[in-house]
Order: sequence, then structure tokens, then C-alpha cells
Amino acid sequence: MERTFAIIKPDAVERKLAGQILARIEEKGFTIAGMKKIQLTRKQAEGFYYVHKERPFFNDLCAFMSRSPVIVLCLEKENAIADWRTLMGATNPANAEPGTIRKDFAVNIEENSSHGSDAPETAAFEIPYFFSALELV
Ligand code: 3AN
Repeated sequence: MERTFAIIKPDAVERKLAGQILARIEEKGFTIAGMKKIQLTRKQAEGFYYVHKERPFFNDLCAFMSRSPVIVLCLEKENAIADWRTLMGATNPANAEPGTIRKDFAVNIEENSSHGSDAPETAAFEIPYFFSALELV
């Protein structure tokens, strides 16, 4: 079993797409090990995305991620990291495969509805950034 970290981003929560995204997660066989709705502060968003701090889109990205609530998730499944990224689709929805979350729901490359860890080391940082061990079952 592998765990990954996921976010239903502000653009999706605002448009009331969380239920549809959660249904796709369960249909694909993920177990929800942890889930909560929170609103990130600007500083918390910056800490989460610190690897992108030199990128030109960093400020806009942190403003977007802290503008309204998100739903954070720890998902569990064999091959969870790769399978969740497949279900999300490419970062830019214009390049995402049909049937993926980003193809069907994303507004644009920044407001792309969902986040997923891209490697085991990333998941190992991201899961405890949001969840304590007691919150994962
Ligand atoms: P992914 O979320 O697919 O792993 P990353 O890690 O390259 O993509 O980017 C993190 C987030 O930054 C993306 N989910 C998206 O919201 C935003 N982002 C990435 N590239 C751009 C870009 N060129 N312009 C604006 N926002 C971007």
C-alpha cells in the first residue's frame, strides 16, 4: 500500500465540484485515509510550494491557493502516487487526457482543480504538512 497527498483546490471547491472529484477518487479504488476542509494562510501556501519559490508563477499560485478553502486528502492504494497523477491529468488542462479531472474541471494551468504528490519523497513531506499520524486511518 502507498499513500499520496491530494488537494481539491479553491477553484474546484468554489464551483462545488468536490463531490464529483471525491466520487472519481473512490471509483478508482483509493481509500481516503484522511480528509479535511481548511483555508490556507498565505504563509502556509508559501511553505507548501517552497520548491517553486523562484518560479514566475509563485506569487499568483500562493494567492490562488489561499483565496478560499481547499479540501486536503491523504489517499491510499497500491501505486497511489502514480495512479492519482494519472487520474488528475496533465498540469495544463489543454494537454490533459479526456476523462481526467483537470481536462473535465480545470479552469487553466494555474486553477487546475487538484494537486497530487509527484514522488515518494514529496508525499513524505506533504502528508505530514497537513495531517498528524492520529488523523490518518
Ligand atoms: P503539478 O501540480 O502538476 O505537479 P507543478 O508542481 O509543476 O505541477 O506546479 C504546481 C502548481 O503550480 C500547479 N498545480 C499549478 O497550479 C501551478 N502552475 C504550474 N505551472 C504553472 C504555470 N506555467 N503558470 C501558472 N501556474 C502554474
